[in-house]
Amino acid sequence: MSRIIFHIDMDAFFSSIEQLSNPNLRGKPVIVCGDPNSRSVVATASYEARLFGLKSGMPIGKARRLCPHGIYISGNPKKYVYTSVRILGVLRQFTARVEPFSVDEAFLEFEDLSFQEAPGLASMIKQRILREFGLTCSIGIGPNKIVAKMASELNKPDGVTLIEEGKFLDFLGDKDVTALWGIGEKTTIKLRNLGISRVIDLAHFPEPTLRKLFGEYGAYLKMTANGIDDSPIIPYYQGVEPKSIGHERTLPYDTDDRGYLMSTLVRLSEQVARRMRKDGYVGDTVTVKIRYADFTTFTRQKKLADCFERDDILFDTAKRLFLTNFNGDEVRLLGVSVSGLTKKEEILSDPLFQADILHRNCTEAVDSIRDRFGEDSIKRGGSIGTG
Ligand code: DCP
Ligand code: CA
Repeated sequence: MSRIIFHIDMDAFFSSIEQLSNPNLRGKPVIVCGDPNSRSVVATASYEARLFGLKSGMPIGKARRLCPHGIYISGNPKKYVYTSVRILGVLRQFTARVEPFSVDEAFLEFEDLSFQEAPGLASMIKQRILREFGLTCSIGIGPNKIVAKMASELNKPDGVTLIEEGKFLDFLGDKDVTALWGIGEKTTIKLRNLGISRVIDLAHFPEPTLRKLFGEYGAYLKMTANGIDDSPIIPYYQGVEPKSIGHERTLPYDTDDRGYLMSTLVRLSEQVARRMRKDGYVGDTVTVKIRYADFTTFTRQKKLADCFERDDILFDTAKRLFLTNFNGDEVRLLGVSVSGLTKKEEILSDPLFQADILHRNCTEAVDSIRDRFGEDSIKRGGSIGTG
């Protein structure tokens, strides 16, 4: 049996929670926003309000014109996060492999399930969430994260959509490329210039041309358009979060300058590797986080065959992850972290690890110079000028 991924997305999350805690709001157009009297935007609109064209991100003024009789309330983030954590707790009872993806989305992985059994399990999960929280959700089922994520959009609200291996284009081929996960504005413009407007156009486009134009990211685009994705589930659950060591940096200004972004990655990788050595850890999994100027955030992860603690291994992996996933839009924040950590003493006895010792001694010498003279005393070529 191949792996099966579920993407769970709560329906109109914030406004559903408000409707739940106040019965007077049920069945009515409810709009949750920052401050209903200020120039804030709609965080979410109940499905009743969406009938009037309201959607997330719309300025309140416009929303009030479209739906003057709507009930505008200011959000209560604590309540939403609390509900979110409790929902994750319930999802965890179905599988240990749960990856929270946003405040109201999560990926679940099942390794011992068939596609025939999957919709039944999805209904059980939906019933359970409805019974315990009074909330509905939509579930997408697919052979990987991209397919599951896009499937969950297809029958919202309160739907279950299954897309089996090889059927991605039957479901999504006719959609606009902007519907694909991770495609930003700049990429869309470039694709349009190539005459690509639908997902299927991109899926069938010659890869060499995409690579020429987008580099590694071109190959990622083509794979995404074909519903191919081997990114792993990153399990997390409050209390048993796998330990990780990481650094992230909000850039002084939003930028799409690859040179600058790359040197920031070098710097972050060096800092992380240094902390690992200082705390006595080696790790085998690298995660890169890219937050774009519009706050959409992507985390991408790679598990290596062996444990490492070296800057260069960390940086090479982080760089590859970045180049494969960077969509060319302006970036606001970058992060690098390492998980799959093991205390170094535990594997020092392993003969394979001995081969690494020479390099490690050298790196330790560099660390001790930095300890004495500061972070900037020795720099790798690429990180000079990162500020
Ligand atoms: N949210 C926000 N600002 C946005 C988008 C979303 O504050 N621009 C918040 C409010 C949402 C929650 O995040 O309730 C989840 O976002 P979704 O995009 O999943 O939207 P909903 O859950 O509201 O609706 P849907 O039923 O389409 O998933
Ligand atoms: Ca949602």
